[in-house]
Amino acid sequence: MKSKLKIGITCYPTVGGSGAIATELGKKLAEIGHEIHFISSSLPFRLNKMHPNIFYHQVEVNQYSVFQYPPYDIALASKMAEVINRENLDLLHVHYAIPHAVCAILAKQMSEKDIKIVTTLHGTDITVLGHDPSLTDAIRFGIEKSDAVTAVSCSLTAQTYDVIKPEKSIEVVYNFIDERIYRQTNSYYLREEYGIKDEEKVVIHVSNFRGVKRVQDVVKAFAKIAKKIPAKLLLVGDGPEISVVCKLVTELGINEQVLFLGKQDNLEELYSISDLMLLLSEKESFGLVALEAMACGVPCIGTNIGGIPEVITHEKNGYLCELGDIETIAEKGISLLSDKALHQKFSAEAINSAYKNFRSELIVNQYENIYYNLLKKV
Ligand code: U5P
Repeated sequence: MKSKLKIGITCYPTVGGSGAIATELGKKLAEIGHEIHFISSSLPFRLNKMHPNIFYHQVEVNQYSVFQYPPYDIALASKMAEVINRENLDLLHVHYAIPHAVCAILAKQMSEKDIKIVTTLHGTDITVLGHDPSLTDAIRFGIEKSDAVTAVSCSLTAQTYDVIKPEKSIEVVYNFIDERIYRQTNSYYLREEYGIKDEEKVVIHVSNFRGVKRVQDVVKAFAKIAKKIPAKLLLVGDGPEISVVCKLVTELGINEQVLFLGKQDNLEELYSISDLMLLLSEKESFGLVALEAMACGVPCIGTNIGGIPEVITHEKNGYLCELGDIETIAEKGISLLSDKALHQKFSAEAINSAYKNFRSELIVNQYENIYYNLLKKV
């Protein structure tokens, strides 16, 4: 019988890959008997079900007028130290090197307990913040002073060594899907509700609509696809690029074919009515939305960038194209959407590879082993 651990988890609770994975991991660990304490500024967005092993500790960031900036990091470290002591935690698993690993290190010192710190790198802390010389030392400190560090892809690990140069081994632990949720569901009725005709194919893109996601490339590639094949584009999510994307859709005269759905939950229902996902980012440490889509049987076309090639296998369950190569992306999309047998083959392969390489049990086990190794427990 494995010993039960008391684990504190800190993540950004908002929509996004890191928050989704941190929360799903906490839920899975709770299901196998561990006691999970989420310590974050608001309830993580996927923590939507009660579980007796899950506790939530809210970090209050007060706006005292003496502070020019609200002290999130200090408030978080204080809350972590309080929870470490009161709940007798074995370890803290934090998502992002800064600020969360640095906060955990401070909390450990404040609590004076020999708690272990596991840090998972998700991307933005390295790919964006890592290039800011004023933050590099803090990121390296957070990594080196953690007891174990994981990254969500080989590509992110290589980039971390390249940019941050930490003296620390980093283990790759891929993101995962909860296969009970991400599977083909019967949501065909949605097609009718969205006004999608029987003969139309559905292309989907899901993101935070930041510049790096290159949503304009998605729209341009879709416009070319829609010239050859009757199709609709579902744009899911919201963010800074939304207005330029809207403008482009109008310029290209494809208003009728593009549906802006905004932020949505239960994405498995939308994936299940989709025939193709486009993920054409210029930076991507993993590409969780591609994995989610694949688990629901949707082949993806992605850019040959960052962690995307670790998720999509070229010409097996999707295609990898060069950044901005709209012509090839559209060509691959058209050939896949117009060849039923090829589409079925790719779709089956997508499900296979999602379940084989990224199923929750496999990945949760990897994290559990890291915890037990650090704590010298079984
Ligand atoms: N997401 C949503 N709703 C949205 C947009 C994104 O739940 O409207 C989720 C995706 O399902 C995915 C994460 O789990 O946010 C984004 O992952 P990434 O693009 O940060 O890797």
